[in-house]
Amino acid sequence: PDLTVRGVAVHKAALDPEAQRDMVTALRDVVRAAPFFQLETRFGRKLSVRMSAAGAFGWFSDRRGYRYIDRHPSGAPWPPIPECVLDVWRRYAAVARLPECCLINHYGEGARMGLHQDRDEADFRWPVLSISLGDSALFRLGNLEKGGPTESLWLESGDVLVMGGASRLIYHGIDRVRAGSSTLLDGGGRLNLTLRVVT
Ligand code: MD5
Ligand code: FE
Repeated sequence: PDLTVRGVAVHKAALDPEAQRDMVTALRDVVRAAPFFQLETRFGRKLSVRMSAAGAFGWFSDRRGYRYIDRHPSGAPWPPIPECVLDVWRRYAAVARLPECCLINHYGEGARMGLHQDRDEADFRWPVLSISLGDSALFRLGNLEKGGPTESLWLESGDVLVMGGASRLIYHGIDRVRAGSSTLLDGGGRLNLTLRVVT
């Protein structure tokens, strides 16, 4: 990796501009079949990030809490994870299993994601891989427990992060997105793909 922050491997510009455009093209088909939706937290508040997913499972939350679901809220099956996305997993995660969930987060103007842990998967030994596309975002890394000092870094279009080992359960979030910092996406904003083995 180009740098490692708190155990998170950061591969800067892992995708060149052409690979980024190809991925956006593949994702357009995915979100046509599985349109973005805005989740509600357990407390009845809407998340500012719009989400969709590809693969065997997608992520969902409502007043009953957070969980993985095997269908889009419309009842349609999630589309398959595009091959170009799986290729990034094969290259940078390089583990025996393929991801079962490709969460697609869209951050528009003002969207953010509070500090949280990803801990709804069955086995934390599998890494989580994240791909950033579009506008740059300020990513904050905390600790294995709530509180304590944090470190921030800007994620740019084409960057790939791998959270494995001890970093898998670190608190993390997105503080803000720099609107207009990329021309990759029609309509602007940031797309983040989070790949996970779920079962
Ligand atoms: C994002 N998404 O930029 C981030 C990228 C999410 C989420 O956090 O849950 O949808 S994934 C960053 C991540 C995942 C798992 C572990 C760690 C970071 N980590 O330990 O730093 O939309
Ligand atoms: Fe997360």
